Formats: sequence, structure tokens, C-alpha cells
Amino acid sequence: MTVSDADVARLAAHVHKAQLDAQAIPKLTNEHPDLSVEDGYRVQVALQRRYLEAGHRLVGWKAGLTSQAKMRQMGVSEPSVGFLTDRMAVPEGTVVETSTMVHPRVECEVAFVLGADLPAKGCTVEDVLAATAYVVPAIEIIDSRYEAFKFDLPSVIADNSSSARFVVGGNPTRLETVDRTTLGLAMVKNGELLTTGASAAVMGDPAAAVALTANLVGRLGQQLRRGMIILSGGITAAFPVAPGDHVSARFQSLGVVDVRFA
Ligand code: 0L1
Ligand code: MG
Repeated sequence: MTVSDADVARLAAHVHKAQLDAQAIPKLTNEHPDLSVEDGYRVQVALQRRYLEAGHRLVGWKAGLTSQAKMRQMGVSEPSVGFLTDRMAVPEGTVVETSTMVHPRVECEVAFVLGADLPAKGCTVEDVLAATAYVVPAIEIIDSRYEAFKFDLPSVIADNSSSARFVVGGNPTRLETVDRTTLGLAMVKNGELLTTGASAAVMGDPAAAVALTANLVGRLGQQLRRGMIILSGGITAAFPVAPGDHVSARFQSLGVVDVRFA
């Protein structure tokens, strides 16, 4: 810990305002060069508290930076987690206003819906397989609140791992019917193929990313609970979106999820 509780509260308020106003701010380590990963999570927990006090509901968690491609793209070296609230969930078919975000990007993920709580410590892939009710395809809309999407690990963690919105769709599918490593997808923007990917890009197995999330969330004194939705991490890189864009994630077995932007 390198910053005081008062600084943590102030930084959480600063990030919260940037999220609400969709205003870019300098990364937190410019002002606090010693901010540690642990401090980043202290800010994230304080940020979560602010949202819950404002009436938002915690509905799940996300794993971030779970692929080598993503870590390289963002210049960081380990995964992170972020919380998801009901107000971040976008019903499929809704048009998302880009003006409510700083510089939104989209990435395709497998979302796990839990039918039982996961252990907060020592969670394994087997625990995840046993606790998962079903999986669905998801598009995560991320938005760094930092200028030029440039940050380091403590700063991005404090910004809730760039969480902004998410949309799920397709077919709820039993996990045991899916090959978790070779599940393929095509990401299409405005009718043109952007990229393709396979689920192995996420730590070799998206269920491993969910187990990691359970253990990281456990270190925050919280737990992945029955009924929560867990975004297991980007299979693809993240691509910028602009008003008028239509993005579609076409997953083998899981079906299609779509989102439009204005
Ligand atoms: O979901 C993600 O992988 C995003 C984690 C934070 C880094 C970023 O903004 O790309
Ligand atoms: Mg993601």
C-alpha cells in the first residue's frame, strides 16, 4: 500500500466522475507514481461502493487482459478483474450511444452464468465447470477513461478494468457440450469480417480465466455468486467503434450476438 485511505477515496471520486462525464483523465500513476496493483484494487473497491450507494446493482465480474494478444496490445503483463453492474448490461437490440463513453472499443468473449457460488480461495477449473449453469456469447464494450487509452496495470484496475457496457445474446449452452479450447468465432463490423478467433486465446481455456477471477475477487473480500455473469476475457483484440457501426460476434455452437452504435 502506497497511498492513504483519503487518497484512495479521492482517486475513486476522480475516476467515477470521469466515467459519468465520459471525460478522459491522465492515468493515476502520473500523480501517484508508486500506486501499486493492490492500491488500484483499493480504488476499484471504493468505486464499486460509490455505484452501489447510488443504487446500481452488482450483477457480475469480468476478467480483463487474459490473452497474450491483449496484454501486448495494452502493454501490461498480468490479467485483472472488474465488477459489472446492472446499468452496464445492454439488452440485445438496444442502440448504444457512443457519446456516453470516451473512446469505446468492442471485443468478443464467452460469458459464464453461475448456477452456484464459486470458492473465493483456491478456485479451480473443476469448480468452475461444476458451478456454471450455462455459457452465452458476449460482446464487451470497454472504455478506458485514460487519455489515448494509455495506462499501466494499477491505473487500469482503478478504472474498473475499463468496464463500460456488455451485451449477451445467442443460445444459452451447457458448458459440457462445448469444446472450451477450440470454440471459434468470427467478428463482423458493418458486414465485413474484422477478425476470427478461438477460445484458447483466453488462457488456453476461458474456464481458467473464470477460476482466476474467482481467486482475484476473493482477495478483494468478495465472491462470485450464483446468478452472476462472468465475462471470461477477450478472445479477440479490442476494436474501436463509432456512431453508425453494427458489430456482430458469430460464435460456433453459441450463436450470434449483435450490437449497434449511435
Ligand atoms: O476486458 C479487457 O480485457 C479490458 C481490460 C482493461 C484493458 C483495456 O482497456 O484494454
Ligand atoms: Mg474484456
